[in-house]
Amino acid sequence: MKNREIAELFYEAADILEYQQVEWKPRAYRKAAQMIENLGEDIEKIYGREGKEGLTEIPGVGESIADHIAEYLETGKVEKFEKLKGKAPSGTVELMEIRGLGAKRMKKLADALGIMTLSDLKNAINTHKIMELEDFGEKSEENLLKAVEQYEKSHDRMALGKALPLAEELISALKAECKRTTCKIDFSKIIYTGSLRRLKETIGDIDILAEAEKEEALKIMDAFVSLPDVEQVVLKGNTKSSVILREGTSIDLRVVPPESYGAALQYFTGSKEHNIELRNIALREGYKLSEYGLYSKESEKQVAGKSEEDIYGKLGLAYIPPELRENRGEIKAAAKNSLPKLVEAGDLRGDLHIHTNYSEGKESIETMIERADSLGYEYVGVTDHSRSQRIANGMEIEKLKAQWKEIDKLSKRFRIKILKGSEVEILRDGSLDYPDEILKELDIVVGAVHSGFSAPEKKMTDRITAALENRRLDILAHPSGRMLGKRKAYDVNFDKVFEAAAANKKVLEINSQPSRLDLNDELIFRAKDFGLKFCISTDSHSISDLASIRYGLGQARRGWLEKEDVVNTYPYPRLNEIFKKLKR
Ligand code: DGT
Ligand code: CA
Ligand code: CA
Repeated sequence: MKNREIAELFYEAADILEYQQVEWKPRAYRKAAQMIENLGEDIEKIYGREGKEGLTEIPGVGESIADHIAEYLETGKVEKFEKLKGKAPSGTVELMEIRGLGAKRMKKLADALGIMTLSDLKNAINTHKIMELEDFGEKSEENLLKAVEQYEKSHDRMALGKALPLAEELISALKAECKRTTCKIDFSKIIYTGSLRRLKETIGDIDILAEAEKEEALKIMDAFVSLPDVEQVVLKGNTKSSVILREGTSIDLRVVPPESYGAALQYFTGSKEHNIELRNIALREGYKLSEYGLYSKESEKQVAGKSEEDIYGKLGLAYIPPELRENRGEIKAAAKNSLPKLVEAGDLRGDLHIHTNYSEGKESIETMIERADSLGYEYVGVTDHSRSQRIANGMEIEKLKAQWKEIDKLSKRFRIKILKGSEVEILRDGSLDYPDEILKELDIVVGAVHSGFSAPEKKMTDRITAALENRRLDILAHPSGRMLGKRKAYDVNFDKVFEAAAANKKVLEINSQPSRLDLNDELIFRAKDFGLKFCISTDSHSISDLASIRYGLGQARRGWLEKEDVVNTYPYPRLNEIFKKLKR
């Protein structure tokens, strides 16, 4: 559905126009954006059915706005807005979202101090240039600082799927640069820490830790700040440096000596809440814990620090995997030696949700299967969209049957077991989008909601639970419907959904798409209590997407799941038993 996209477009245009001090248009655009956002019906469908006329029936949408929408739906852009964007300094539009910094004030800052980016703004605040401006003053500067901090916290969080590859690239560039400049450094001990190592769904900043003797530290820092992607060096010292990359991400690098490496790794992996709890335990046991090591309170001698294992061990705790370190009961469990044995990448035997160009995937079924096969999987589920999902090129029955034929052919050529499946729309009344005689032929049926997101709680709950009662359904796809940074979960009673899933022995999907990660860690944890099973799937639309499974795996681990909880760790005969049973 393009509603959200189109609303964004108008919000952005409104910001730019306001910046240019255009009078009434920004308000009109915002009102239209709001209406489109809350429309509850696919705007593309309205346009398809009733043309531009239908668009003008949306409150707030007049002739010219309807023209823009139509142009966007036809061509993927609005010429006028493209030009507008070209004229406005790009950073400033983003900055207008900071509380207390609307377009007018932003323009003043840009005119008076040349502020164009977030780092310009932060510099101006830090050097107290803003309080000297007319209309601003000291109080205003203080408020702005708070607003900036808040903005960074809530807004600038990056998707795990973006941060993780970025950190990996950066670390390998740093290694290469260290090699070139012959720093003495243990390459196995350059590692990302912080929320990234905990595989949290969004990442504030990227924290990197390296181990080296003191004499080498500055050379490593030199290598770090000279990396080609670095735009600004915020801080450079011999234990800590901070930079901002060209695309805006902040990176901290710390270099510590070997005797503190484990302690620093533990400390900077966090979470803060986990660390605080751990430090309290240390105090109770007669120790002091810091990023330098674990020390005896009495003798002040270091008793651990080289490795994380030593630190947890000395505190009487089992080693706690980073994904669990959120102070959600993991420390108590570690003390009782009852931590879960988390599911691992090597446990996964297949991917049960992929798309091909039969519906909206980018690649042919053969290409997708080839890649899944090369990943060493035992099975893969081909689950293109069902017929009602028109925007995603959902398949009529004839086309689905043609796909079965191709799967039969491919099955002869490939080692991997190819499952005939479908991502079937759960329609508004809770029924599934293919007739029973089709559904019963499928090896797996993945049910999904893609419409009516703004339905009231009871309606959505009834819709999903009705689908869960359908014996043909095997897996509930992206159960909450949220899109990170874009759309909240539907208004739905999760306890009722989980109860219905458990009663009908359905499997819940953990969708690995970086923009979804759905179920999220907390809901996984809650659902596990209902005795539910999960499958970690990629919802791949291209071969490269198949690698996203690690993000879903991360959320599964953060939700305390073990191998047994995840059905795509089962060998095929056992998996088939589960899904076959559902169909009786
Ligand atoms: P983020 O960057 O917002 O996604 O979250 P983190 O967890 O990476 O937090 P960050 O970058 O502020 O700090 C990295 C780690 O350093 C954090 O996970 C735990 C540790 N840390 C930071 N501040 C404190 C603190 O005040 N107390 C304790 N005990 N640890 C802290
Ligand atoms: Ca961080
Ligand atoms: Ca940090």
